[in-house]
Amino acid sequence: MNKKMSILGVPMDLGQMRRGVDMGPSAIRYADVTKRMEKLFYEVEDLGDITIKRNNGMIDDTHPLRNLQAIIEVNTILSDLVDKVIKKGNFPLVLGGDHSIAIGTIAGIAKHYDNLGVIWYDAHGDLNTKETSPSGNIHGMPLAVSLGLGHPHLTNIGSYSPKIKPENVVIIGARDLDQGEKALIREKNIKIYTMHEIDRLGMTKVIEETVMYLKERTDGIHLSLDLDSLDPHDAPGVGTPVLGGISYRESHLAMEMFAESGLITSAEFVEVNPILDERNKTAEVAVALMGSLFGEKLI
Ligand code: HAR
Ligand code: MN
Ligand code: MN
Ligand code: MN
Repeated sequence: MNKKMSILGVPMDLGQMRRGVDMGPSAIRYADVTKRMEKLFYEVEDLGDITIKRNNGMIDDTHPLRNLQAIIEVNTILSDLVDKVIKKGNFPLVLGGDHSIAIGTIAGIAKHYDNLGVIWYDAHGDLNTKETSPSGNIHGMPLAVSLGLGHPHLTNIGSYSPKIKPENVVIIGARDLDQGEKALIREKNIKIYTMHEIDRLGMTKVIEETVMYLKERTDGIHLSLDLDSLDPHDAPGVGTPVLGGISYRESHLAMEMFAESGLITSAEFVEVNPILDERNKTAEVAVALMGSLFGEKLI
């Protein structure tokens, strides 16, 4: 794996309704992400946080796509920064912020690959469009946008669309899917391991299959990890907790197996909300999982 890493914080909370997730990057830094990576012999450059403007009509709670303009602006900036990180040969590690930032992260990454694979590790599918969204919250849409579905100003960030192909996506941990998302998963034949398959097959098999599946069809893999994929018991500090999630240990196993595969080329950890957290537990979980993802071993 690439041993040079750039960390980029995106204190975005406009993709959903609960304030506080803008403090995610601070909480993750407070949990010592840089030190953890340096211990694993990474050369770490922290690029700091992108500025999120909150003035002059950037906030528009009444738009059917809530705060669309601000989200377009931030993701455009994010896309350019991630693009630069890859151009200089560093591994991009993006800290959220709500999951709407995956639009920009993936926009910056995908142009560097013919077949970017994406692992969507999340309780949700994030496959909504304006037509199917029950909420108007853009954090429920980034995977759809990356597939080229949604408002053109979102899908065209980075000046190309789509970013990824449905056959290069694997969703892991889903347990709260809207009707329109289920229909899209079936229509596009997207590979998905819901909690049912995780329970039934076990995480080992799920990750073995995921790695095998993506290895033969992709030339790079982005891990988009929403902390609400984990059970709320293990990750309480998220805006949309869903019972019956992936455990802390299962998640470590998954990260360790991704590390062993040597195939992950970029990652983002999103939806940490310190206001809803218990003593920074969720940020600490995020950093612990990063440890495993980047090669930490127990012995
Ligand atoms: N599917 C719902 C919606 O679109 C909820 C999406 C929720 N949340 C996330 N994304 N944290 O993973 O509004
Ligand atoms: Mn999500
Ligand atoms: Mn989620
Ligand atoms: Mn969320």
